[in-house]
Amino acid sequence: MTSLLVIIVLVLLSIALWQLTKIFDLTQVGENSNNSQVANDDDNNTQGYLMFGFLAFIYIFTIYGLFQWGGLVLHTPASEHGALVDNLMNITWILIFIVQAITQVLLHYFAFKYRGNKERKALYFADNNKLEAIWSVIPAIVLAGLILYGLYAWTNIMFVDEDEDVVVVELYAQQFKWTARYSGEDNVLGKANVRYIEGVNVLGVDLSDKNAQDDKVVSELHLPKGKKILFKMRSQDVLHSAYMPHFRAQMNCVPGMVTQFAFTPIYTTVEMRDMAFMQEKVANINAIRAKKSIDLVAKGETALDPYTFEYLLLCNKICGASHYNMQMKIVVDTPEDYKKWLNEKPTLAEEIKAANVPAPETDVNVKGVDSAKAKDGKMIAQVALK
Ligand SMILES: [Cu+2]
Repeated sequence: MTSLLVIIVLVLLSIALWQLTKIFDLTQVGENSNNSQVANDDDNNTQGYLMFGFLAFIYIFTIYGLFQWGGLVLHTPASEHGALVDNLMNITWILIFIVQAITQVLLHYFAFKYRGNKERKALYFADNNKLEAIWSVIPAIVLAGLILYGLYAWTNIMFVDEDEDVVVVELYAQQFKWTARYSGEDNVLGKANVRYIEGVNVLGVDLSDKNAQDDKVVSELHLPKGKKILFKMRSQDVLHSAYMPHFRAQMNCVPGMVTQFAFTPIYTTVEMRDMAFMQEKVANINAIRAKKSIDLVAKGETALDPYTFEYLLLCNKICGASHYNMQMKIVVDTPEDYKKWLNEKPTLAEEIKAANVPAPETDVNVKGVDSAKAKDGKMIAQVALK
């Protein structure tokens, strides 16, 4: 609300200033003989030099931006195909940088060189086939090269050999959280349908399907290092996008269909944390947090916790009010740790069975106490009396 008011005040101030200058101009009529609206040589010179000024501004700002914010890029990719994506991105950036550096100099130099001059007459210039061929053929070759490299990268990344030894994991998107499902021993996900969603079966897994018997549903994603993971994505409500920036992976989650993306993680979470660039990044973030904490503590609020690096699965489609907070932690483990973690998780069938166990005939259903909820500032224990 405050920012809206500030914007309104700024707009009104600009209108007032604009009107004031108009009134000022009107009061000058007749007093100054040189108030013609036609540009003279002085005006043209000023405009010509301003062109150079603007050119200097965009170059200085670009160089400043590179030094000031260049370190905020994601750095080392954590997946096998990540280097390919980064390479494509870097080549594109370098090309854009070179082309823009040359064309902007030419554009501004010619605008200066041929600035208005009373002595000069315009030259009628119909066309020049050689020139047109040059500026059509060069970009066509460069773009064709980029597109071919892009297609090569795309097929390489998106092709998954079905016979390959992959870990099949489902990512389920809904407003505003992620849930994952491991396909278990058989490596095949059981069928699922929104109609089966009930109680702990939040993904609507069809438990009459034999492939669903060993499926495991989790809220934190663990991946084994060095193994290809094939993600099958679904959405319950609207369009979401599964975005795993450190792995250079993104795929839309579309209601009514299953999309997929596969990648191989190459660094465990611990290995990533130990990298020099990451330690520097984390130290920077923590320095900012520590500084902010001083202000917070002075105001009587709690200080911020120190940050530790975690891989994340984010949503990259604006899917609603809490879209910004739709994320899930990803932990890349060694294959041994991953196996240990997954073995400790119960299957969905076991979870449903445990949830359906009738409460003991005795006085109080203790499990109900866990779901105590705060209401009107008071804790109300939902104790189910039998
Ligand atoms: Cu979303």
